[in-house]
Amino acid sequence: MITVHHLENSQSIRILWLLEELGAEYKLQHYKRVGVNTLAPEEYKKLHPIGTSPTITDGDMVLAETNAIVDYILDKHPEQSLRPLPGSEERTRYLFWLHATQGSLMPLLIESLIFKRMISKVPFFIRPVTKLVVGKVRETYLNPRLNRLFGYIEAELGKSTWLAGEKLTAADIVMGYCLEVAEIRIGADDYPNIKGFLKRMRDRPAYKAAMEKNGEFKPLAD
Ligand SMILES: N[C@@H](CCC(=O)N[C@@H](CS)C(=O)NCC(=O)O)C(=O)O
Repeated sequence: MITVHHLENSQSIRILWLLEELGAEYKLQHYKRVGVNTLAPEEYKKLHPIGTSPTITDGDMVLAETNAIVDYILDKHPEQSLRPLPGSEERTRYLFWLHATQGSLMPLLIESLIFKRMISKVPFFIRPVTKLVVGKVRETYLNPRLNRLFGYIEAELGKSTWLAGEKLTAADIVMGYCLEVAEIRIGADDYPNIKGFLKRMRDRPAYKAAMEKNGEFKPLAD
């Protein structure tokens, strides 16, 4: 049976949601973040060489990386419908969003958090210079990319209920956490379709079940 090694307030929440949508049985082991940098504890780092959450184990098998875990779990549930059929238009949209979420959006959200921390955590006497440099990088690189991506997500969610079409897919499950984080760090008021997505996600029984197992959920704001 799969064990989800679940770091609190992390991307791992999606794996719980996915397993709940599939009605799969799984074990859950909770880990708390530690230290001023709120990283994973040493025992978590020992699970897999890259030491990041999510990580799952299944017997002797240990796997990290969100999308690798998503594919591993979906391969074990060939009867599932969370991955549209190859050759369909939905499949192409699914592939794009599954990979754009982890490959493009998530790194930008992490950079955004690191930039925030760079300002709050540096010694006060170099804070003004840090603020200036970070502001420039945000303005020229980070914000244009984030705005472009959010604009595209908003437009796609104007075309269909979920990112790949009318049915929920694993791409929505992976995207869900990013939009929760974005809502806190950036705000979603300018994005009514994204707000609608978040509401539909939170109304799903499987999402609620995942949240219940998770306990208090507070994605890192800064
Ligand atoms: N590319 C990885 C990124 C995973 C990642 O950065 N996870 C964060 C949690 S949101 C983490 O493990 N942070 C704790 C740490 O680095 O110690 C994935 O898709 O799973």
